[in-house]
Amino acid sequence: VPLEPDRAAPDVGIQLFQLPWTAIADECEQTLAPNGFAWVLTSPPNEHIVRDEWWASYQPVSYELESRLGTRDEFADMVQRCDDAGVQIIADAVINHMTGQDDPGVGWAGTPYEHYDYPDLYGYDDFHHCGLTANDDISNYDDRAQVQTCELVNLADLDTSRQNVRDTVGAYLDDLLSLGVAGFRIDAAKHMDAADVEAIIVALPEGTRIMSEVIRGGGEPVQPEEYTAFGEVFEFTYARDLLPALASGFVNEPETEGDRPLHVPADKALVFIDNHDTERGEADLTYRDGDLYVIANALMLADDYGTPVVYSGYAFSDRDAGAPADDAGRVTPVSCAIATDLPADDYEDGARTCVQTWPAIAGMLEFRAFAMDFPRLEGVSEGDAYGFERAGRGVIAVNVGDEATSIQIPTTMQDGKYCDVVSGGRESWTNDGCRDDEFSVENGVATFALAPFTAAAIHLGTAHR
Ligand code: LM2
Ligand code: CA
Repeated sequence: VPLEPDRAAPDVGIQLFQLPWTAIADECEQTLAPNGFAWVLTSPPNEHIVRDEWWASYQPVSYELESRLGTRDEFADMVQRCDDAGVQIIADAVINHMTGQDDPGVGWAGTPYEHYDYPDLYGYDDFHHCGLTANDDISNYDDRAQVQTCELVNLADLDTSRQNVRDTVGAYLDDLLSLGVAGFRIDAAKHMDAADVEAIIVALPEGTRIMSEVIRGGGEPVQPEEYTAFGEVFEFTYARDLLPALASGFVNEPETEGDRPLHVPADKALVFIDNHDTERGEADLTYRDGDLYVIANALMLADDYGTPVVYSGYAFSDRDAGAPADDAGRVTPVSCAIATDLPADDYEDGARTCVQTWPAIAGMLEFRAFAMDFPRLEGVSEGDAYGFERAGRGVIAVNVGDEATSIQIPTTMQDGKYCDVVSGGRESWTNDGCRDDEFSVENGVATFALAPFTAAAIHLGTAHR
């Protein structure tokens, strides 16, 4: 008799970078809901400067919901369709600043603007003019006042201590909430006083999910912990620690939350392997790293620390290159529903990575759904192999070496055979055959024979005869 799917709803999000609203709506229905994602982080939805680079999205001109990713109606329709599919929308809120262009211009929706002058929204006095550096740009991250009141790469820095600024930003966020979004990523939160962010947040309806982006810098005065009182924060330490841990055979691996220095408490942490900034910068592992990237994502999804955010963008060799677009600049909607053979060995520039459809990722979301509420037991290391159990529910094992190896992991899972969810899992819930690999538990020990650079995971929903 096949086991009834006995799963929790996992709280796994995915960032769909620079994907148009109509395409996200399709993804919600065709790939995200079926694979168990709970929410999507979108790129900023408001009017921005007109430029081909992706980062045009991070230079707001107004809070009209018109952008190269779609119209207001398309945004509203996306929220509705995703919601109907059981997937929530988190919007990227750029509220620390406006544009960074020195010359006047006209935004995507036709709104004229000048640096420090945005009709009907903000004028010169609504911005910080910090006077702490030669050009008012942030130059020293060890100086709190500079970080929060000077300009991030020339971007006109809103004075969020002003009530009218807070109200204007609040009205924008309320507008998005009226369309049904579940919450916000607070872009560049570190560059705003946490008290200012909190003042804006407390005016929003209770239950609004807040995800502050506070890039942790060791020794800097502004720390992520300051932003946990009113929501979650992206914990950059998690990804930074992972590759060294993989490389060292997890010898320094922290086994309990208390052992994790430079990590916010688990229930406040959003963890990720990379995002749109780090894949262009500090990330050790990105879509370019194929097997190791899969292993890193698998470990994150099996782990008990934080809420995982999977990242799905597009391939690039030029860090500024925008997503493929039409002549008018509208980003091309692309579906990942029929993508196969993923991850690909090579992506052409502009090709979507479609991480949400990688069988290994879908399999690990299934693992998480079965195992997430159960304790993560102590890790086992054997040469280049490593693994751990989620008590009684599932076991993950990885081999980060270039030679095949085998690892044995004690488990309280019942003896028997189980399909590996990383290579495809069960045929279906009514057919317990395996699509690909299977592993056995015998006398309370799970044995994994692993090819070079592979992950494998079994859970009690994949038992077969
Ligand atoms: C973020 N989080 O705190 C975003 O995640 C990140 O992607 C944004 O930078 C940044 N903060 C501001 O929202 C990106 C991009 C920058 C780009 C800015 C503004 O990484 O390269 O800066 O958006 O569009 C660009 C130019 C820069 C120029 C600036 C202003 O690269 O040279 O500065 O525009 O014109 C003179
Ligand atoms: Ca600021």
